[in-house]
This record gives sequence, structure tokens and C-alpha cells, in this order.
Amino acid sequence: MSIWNASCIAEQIAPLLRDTRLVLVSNREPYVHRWHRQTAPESSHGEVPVGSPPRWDLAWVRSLPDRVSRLLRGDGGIRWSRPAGGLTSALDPVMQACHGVWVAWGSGNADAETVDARNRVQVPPNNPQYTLRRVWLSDAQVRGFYYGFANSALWPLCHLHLERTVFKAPHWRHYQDVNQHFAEAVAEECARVPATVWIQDYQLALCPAYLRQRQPDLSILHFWHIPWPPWELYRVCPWRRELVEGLLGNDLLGFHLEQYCKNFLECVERVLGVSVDHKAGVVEYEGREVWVRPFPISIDYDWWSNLASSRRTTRRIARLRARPELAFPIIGLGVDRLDYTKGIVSRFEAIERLLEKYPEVRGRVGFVQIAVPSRTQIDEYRQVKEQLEALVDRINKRFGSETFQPVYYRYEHLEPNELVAYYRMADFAMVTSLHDGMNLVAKEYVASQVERRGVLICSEFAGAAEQLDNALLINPYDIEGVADTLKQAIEMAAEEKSRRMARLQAAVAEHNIYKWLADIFTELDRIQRGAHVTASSPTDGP
Ligand code: GDG
Repeated sequence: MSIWNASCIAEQIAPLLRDTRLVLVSNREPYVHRWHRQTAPESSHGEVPVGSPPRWDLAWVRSLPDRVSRLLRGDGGIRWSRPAGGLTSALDPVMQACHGVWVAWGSGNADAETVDARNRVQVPPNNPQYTLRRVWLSDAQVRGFYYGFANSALWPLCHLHLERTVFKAPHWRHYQDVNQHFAEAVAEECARVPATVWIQDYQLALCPAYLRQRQPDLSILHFWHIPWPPWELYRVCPWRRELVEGLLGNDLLGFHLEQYCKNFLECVERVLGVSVDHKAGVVEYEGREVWVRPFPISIDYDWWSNLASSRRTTRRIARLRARPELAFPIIGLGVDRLDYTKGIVSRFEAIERLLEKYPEVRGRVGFVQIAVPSRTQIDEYRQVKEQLEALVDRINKRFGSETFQPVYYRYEHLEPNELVAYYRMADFAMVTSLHDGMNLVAKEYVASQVERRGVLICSEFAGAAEQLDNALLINPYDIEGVADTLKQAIEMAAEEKSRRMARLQAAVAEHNIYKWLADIFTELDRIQRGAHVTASSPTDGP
């Protein structure tokens, strides 16, 4: 068991909020309501009675034609579910303990049906603990703000893919509008009570300043989940000034790594010419101090480890092992959103090289790739999917036979129960990111390795590599080197595997998600108390 666990939220973290209301802000919502067809299999987590109280606002009137067509198609009731993903599952317990308000885009097709006249719904729907305030976005806004500026400009820019970066003025205008829209909703939630606002990620870079203009005394913090690029790259952004000004609306801005903090501070200095204390990590801006700090995110270690050790998982592994696609003595695993930053194509080039260069491993080792569909409306994502699938096909044709294929490729989203079985079963896991803020898959694999028979291969360009130095670190651009490292993992002695994995587990168990939360809120508390802070001031145990 880790020192930091879920009970620390109520005992240690909630008091640091000093009786203010916690208002969390993210693009994605923690609970989604959707219509389901009566014939559809039951896969979601709960039902909502149809015929919720009528609402006569604009959103309800707009949804009328859609509702009529659903009725004609025979759609059934409304179901709610929790979108899978590290972020929402990590932050939901915080909100449950603090009973605050979570402001997010209402993306479910039945979301508008389940909110009250102020666009709020109590969640979890089966055991209400906090308020979800939904923000509505039009299709054009989603295209311009989300697929456009956030994911076709900021995402590639921050991941150093300049050639994929698209800057379009209409996208930028949508990004500004949506950030304003979020700021308005947040300001309403903070109107009559002292509040601490916690903003998430790169979709909402302008929100802090918009909010600060409305309510100068608010306490605002922000966590940026992706890297921040060096000035040489960042400077190409036509709105480089507006973005840093937006983020300087915060009191505290967190990145995963010290390097991303340094990059950000240099950009601030270059763009705005303001005074930056690089050593302390603080910017003086418009008469306020903005603190910039590294907080490497993590996972709920005990949750993954317990799920992995469960009897259900053991039974599931036995069933998986019986499948012909997995009938190999050694299994290598990759789990990623299908995103060009994850280096999946380079990974398979290295796998192809391994099979070419070391014929003795052919037939002994099989590779499983779980590729989760992601941002499929963006060309770059469709192209990388096609490239990957052609490569997997080629490898299977070159090195497979009538009876087996070396690569088992699944383009789908799995339930955590199934995912954990792959994590525990795999003899090695491959994280080959070309650039990655952190990478939670690496940590989930480590937590799930209950028998300690697996090897983690991790890109040195994933933030996770900084804490996971007992992994086999690779440069994903060096295909020959990765092929050799795969061979090393395949041949590693059981004793060495166990020794490395034990050290990895100790590192992840100690620096788990609860420690991450505690570090962030302790830092905010220190800033508010005006206590002098050093460049890195880790939290003591609970
Ligand atoms: C950003 C940054 C940073 C994956 N497949 C399935 C599934 N997953 C879950 C994993 C993991 C998460 O998705 C992916 O985590 P990453 O860290 O790799 O990913 P990004 O989505 O790129 O996130 C990243 C992160 O923010 C947090 O700050 O680490 O650097 O890019 O939790 O478990 N989950 C389920 N089924 C799947 O098939 N249920």
C-alpha cells in the first residue's frame, strides 16, 4: 500500500482549500448522458428516467427536432457513463470529497435533457456528491476550437511537430470564444462564494486571464498536461503573446517536468519582456506573482495493482492466453491513443527490424497493439492510422504463416478490466513516444505487473522516463537501437526483470496520483500564505 491514498483527499487536501468552493474546469466532462437504442447491448453504468422536467430554454427548443427523430427511430431511454481516461478518473474522487462544481463541455447527445435550468446536474448520478455544470458548444465551435486550434495547432506545436501545425484565424477566433464561454460559466459558479478554480490543459489557455478580468481576487491554478515547447518553436505561433498572457492569469501553473517550466518561462520573457525569476520559478505580471512548478502526474497505483491481482483478472488472462492470436511464449504490448506523438509507426518499424535481424525470435514472440480511436476527424490522425495498418499488414505477411501472425492489432477502446489483463500478462510493454508530457500507460503497466515478470521499454522522450530509470530507455528515432532493446527485453533473465520491476513499482507507488494532488494543493497553500518557496518543494508524507 502507498503512503498516499484516497483517504488523504478528505483529510489532507480538502482542508488546504480553506473552505473555498473547488471549481474544476476541463474540456471533457466526467459523466456523459446519451440516448441509447432499446435494442443496444447494455454497456453503460446507469439509467436516467426519461421524461425529466420540461425545460423551456433555447437549448431545449433546439433539441426538439432531434428528440422527435429519435422517438421515430425507436431510441430508448437515457444512459449515463463515465468516459474512460486517466484524467477524469483521477479527478472525480477529488470532487466527490470536496463537493465542488465541475465545469465542462456537455458532449453527450442527451446531456441537455438531464440538466436543470442552470445547466447543472448532480453527479455521480447514482450517488450525487458534486455538481457538474455543462457548457454547450455548437458543431462549428467544436470544429474550430477543439479539432481546429487545440488539436491542429497547439497539440502539434507543443509536441514539436511543426510540419503538422495548422494556424487558421477562424480556428483561433473559436478558441477565444469558447474560452470566454467557459470563463463566463466559471464566473457564475464563483459569483457569491469564495472559490478556488482549477483549470485543466491546453484547450483552456485563455480561460485564466478571462476569468481574472471578471474576478481579480479569485484563486486560479492550471495544470498543463502536455509539454511546453522551447522558444525556437513556440515563436512561430501567430498568437504567442495572447496564449502566454492567458496563462499568466493563473496564480499557479503546473507542468509535468522542470524542462517544460523552463521552456514556458523563457517564452514569457521573450514574448512579454517581463521580469522572470528563473530560479524561484515566478513571474511578476500586472502587479501579481505567477508561480510555475513541475508536478509529474501519476496513477492510482493501488487501484491498478488490486485490479491486476484480482481473481477475475487471473481468469481473464487464462481466457486470453487460450486465444490463437496470443499463443506465443512471449508477448509484447503497446497501448495508446492512436496519435502520431506516440511513435507507434516507429515502434512497428523496430519490430519489423527485430524479426528481420534476429530470425530466432520469429514464432516465439507475438505483439499486441491496442490502438484507441482518437481525433478521427483530423486528417493527420487518419493518415497515421492508414500508415500503421499497412505496416502491421506487411509484418504479418512477411513473418506470419498460415497458423500464426506476429502482430495482433486491435483498433478499439477496451474496458479497464480487460486492459489490466493485457498489462499483467505482457512480458514487455513498449512506450515509444516521440514526445509525451508524461505517459500514464507506462505507470499503469508497472502497477499491474504483480508477478514482476515484465520489462518496461520506455522512450526517453516521454516525461515518465524521468522517474522510471529502471525501464529500458530507448530513442524511438533509432530503429536499430529499439530493435536491439526489444531483443534485450526478450532475453532478460527473470532475476533482473524482477529486480528492475520492484524498483519501478516502488517509484510509482510512492509518487502516485494522491501525492500529485497533495503537492499541487500544498504549493497553492504556500503561495497563498506568502511562504517562501524553493524551486522544488516536495510534500512530506501525510
Ligand atoms: C495526456 C498527455 C499525460 C488507453 N487505452 C485504453 C485506455 N487508455 C487509457 C490509459 C491511460 C490513458 O488512456 C492514456 O494516457 P497517456 O498518458 O498515454 O495519454 P494522453 O491521452 O496522451 O494524455 C500525457 C496525460 O495527458 C496525463 O497528464 O500523461 O502525456 O499526452 O490512462 O489507461 N483506457 C481504457 N481502455 C483503453 O483501451 N479504459
